[in-house]
Amino acid sequence: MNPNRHLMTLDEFTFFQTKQFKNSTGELSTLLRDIGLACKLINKQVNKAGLTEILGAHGAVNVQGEEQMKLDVFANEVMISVLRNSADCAGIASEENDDIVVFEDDHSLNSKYVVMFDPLDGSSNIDVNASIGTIFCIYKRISELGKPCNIDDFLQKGRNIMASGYVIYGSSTMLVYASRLGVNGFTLEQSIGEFCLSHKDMRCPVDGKIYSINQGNTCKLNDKLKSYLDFCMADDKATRRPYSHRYIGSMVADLHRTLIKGGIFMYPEDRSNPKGKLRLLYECNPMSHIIEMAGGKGTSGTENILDMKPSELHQRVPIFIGSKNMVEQAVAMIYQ
Ligand code: P6P
Repeated sequence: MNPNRHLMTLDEFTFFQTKQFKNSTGELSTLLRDIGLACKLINKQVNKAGLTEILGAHGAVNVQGEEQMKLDVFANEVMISVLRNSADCAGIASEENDDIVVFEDDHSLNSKYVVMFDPLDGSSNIDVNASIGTIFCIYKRISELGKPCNIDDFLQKGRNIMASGYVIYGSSTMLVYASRLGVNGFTLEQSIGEFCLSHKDMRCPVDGKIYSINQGNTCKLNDKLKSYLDFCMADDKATRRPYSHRYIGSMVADLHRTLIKGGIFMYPEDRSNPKGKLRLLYECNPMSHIIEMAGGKGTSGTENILDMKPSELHQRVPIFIGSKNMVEQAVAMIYQ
């Protein structure tokens, strides 16, 4: 099969990537295929959410104390079910589950990988039809093969990520994933049910003119953060300011725009969220891995996100992420 052929599916693409590593077993690409399957199942429900009894609140709250929307619960159950039946996953951690979920069947006990995910990020946008997404990252387990995976497999630094990605359920459904070979985007061709390569070798522009933050939180920010926002809004043609402000309130959508157009996305610490709002393990780490593999940067303000040693499953961190030059300038103005 000619790898330069126009239509290339996710499976074919990862197959060709795998061939570049002589002792690769193909398990990682199989795992990606399984995650792609789960997201196609989620996509079907997201696409018809208005027509079926799946909209609205589920009537429970998750470990974050956030009200669970029915689609959150559905997406979480699909991800867990598909990964439990995958030949290559020893266990998962999810935003929707208090603890890790260990897969105890023989196959899973001998699987090399664990997966962390936010099954449906941006769920507050579900009822208003704004873009939402699934975020995931894959680690090689550090616990002994043949035995159940454990919490240490999940508290690894983001630097150890083998592959990360997201699926954005928007005007089109697109899977973007990063491996050590780079970042590539696949658009779902609904007529054949395949993710097809549409954005090869994605790069995050080193500069941009969009800043993305929940401006409504300004009153809760410290003075340095307020000064940086004033900088973004100041008139200076030489530095292409004022910047444009864009904020969808769905991390996947805001970061997909940032990856493609450049800019900076921020969810800093504030009076209500002293450690920030977004979670390190299954939001900030995978998104920082993707952005960094595309030439951008992700930091807490004081530390590169991928170098942070996690202490607990659902810990939150502040995040400044996007175009390298913009992130570095913001950090210098706020934290140095
Ligand atoms: P706020 C969605 O609920 C989410 O977890 C991220 O997707 C998003 O970036 C952030 O929270 C939005 O938070 O406080 O601005 O509504």
